[in-house]
Amino acid sequence: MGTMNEIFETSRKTLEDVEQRLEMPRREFLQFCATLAVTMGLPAGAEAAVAKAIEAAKRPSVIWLHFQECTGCSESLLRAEHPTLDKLILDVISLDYHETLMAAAGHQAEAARKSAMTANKGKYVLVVEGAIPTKQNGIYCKIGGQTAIDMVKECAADAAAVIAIGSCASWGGMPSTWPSISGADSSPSGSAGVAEILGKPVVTIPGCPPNPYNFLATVVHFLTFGKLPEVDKLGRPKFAYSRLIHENCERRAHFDAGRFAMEFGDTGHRQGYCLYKLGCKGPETYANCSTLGFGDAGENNWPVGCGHPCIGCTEQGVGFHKPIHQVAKMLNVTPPLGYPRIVEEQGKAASFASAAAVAAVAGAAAGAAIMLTRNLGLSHAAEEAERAKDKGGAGTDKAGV
Ligand code: FSX
Ligand code: SF4
Ligand code: F3S
Repeated sequence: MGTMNEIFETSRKTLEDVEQRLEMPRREFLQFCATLAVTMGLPAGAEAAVAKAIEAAKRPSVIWLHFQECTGCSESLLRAEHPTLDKLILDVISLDYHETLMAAAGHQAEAARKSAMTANKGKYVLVVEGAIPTKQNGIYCKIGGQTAIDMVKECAADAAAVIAIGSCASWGGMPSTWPSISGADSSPSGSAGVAEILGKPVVTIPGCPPNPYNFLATVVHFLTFGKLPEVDKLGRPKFAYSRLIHENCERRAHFDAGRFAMEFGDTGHRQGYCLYKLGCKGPETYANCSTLGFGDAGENNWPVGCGHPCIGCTEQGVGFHKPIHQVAKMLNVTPPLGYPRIVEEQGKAASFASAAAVAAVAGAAAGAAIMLTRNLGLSHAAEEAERAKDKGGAGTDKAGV
């Protein structure tokens, strides 16, 4: 595996081709490959392999199905602004069938799908967006007269890989929720994810919508290594879904110190305090939103960064199932590695004093769980008192911050 410099020197001609093909300056292209390699958690030097794979002229055929959804997954992918991502995705893969993006319609579109399947038998990547209704033999979603159940089975049969993009395709998402007032125990259409329909595991990229880079990194992993990335038991790539949002949240220090926003717009909310008591589901949601951000919209531009509690959109049983105001279940109280130190020695070699500082950090870690329990145990009365102070203290709330 060569370094980025080697790639830059030895494949100048190829890079010039890529530059023209993707309409992207080569440095940006190489930076982009490095970003994807980091997103996938690959070791140093892997960006060169990624660049080589993307350079390759042969693009894999992708058949992209749409079922019960809002098309937000496709939208988020196309809206990403980082060097013409839409251009890149459309040039890196051969998108042979995508109902929203293709010019063809009706019989022409179905003919394009069939011919792509025949021409690339056993080699195409099947991407599924949207949930699949199962009640009454799936009659609630039909395309070209075929139910979503039949279509996904037909297309998956000869696919080299199946990727479920978005929470709908991963586990049912919003269409799988049910109106609690009706007392029903499943959604009106019995909506399910792709793995449930196919009866075998598929790679899932949950999120409503999912982060476009998690999808892109998965596709590029397939191009680079000829196989899909390592996944967890729910089919989620480990590089993106192995950590709780809460573990790396920028508001985590406030959580550990017991500083919470109590209602939208109050002093704590405006000061960027933790959103746990407003129903943030970060402590029970696995995703990389807190480290990756969302798309290319800029620093802090993800739900919690914008001041909204995470609703757990990636997590089955949390997103669209638990009420927004319900406090999250704590799955892990271990403080993150980036936990701020209490004593910080700077510019000195290791000394007795710095050893003491390390001990202080260890102490902080041990004490954090106790502090956490104590802070979580704040009585309702204390919360009310805090609210009253916020409301009554016009000087603090209105003029203070
Ligand atoms: Fe929408 Fe996709 Fe949500 Fe679902 O994203 S953003 S409803 S996950 O299938 O289009
Ligand atoms: Fe961040 Fe939410 Fe955890 Fe608070 S509860 S630290 S806002 S993820
Ligand atoms: Fe979804 Fe929560 Fe991330 S709402 S986008 S999982 S911060």
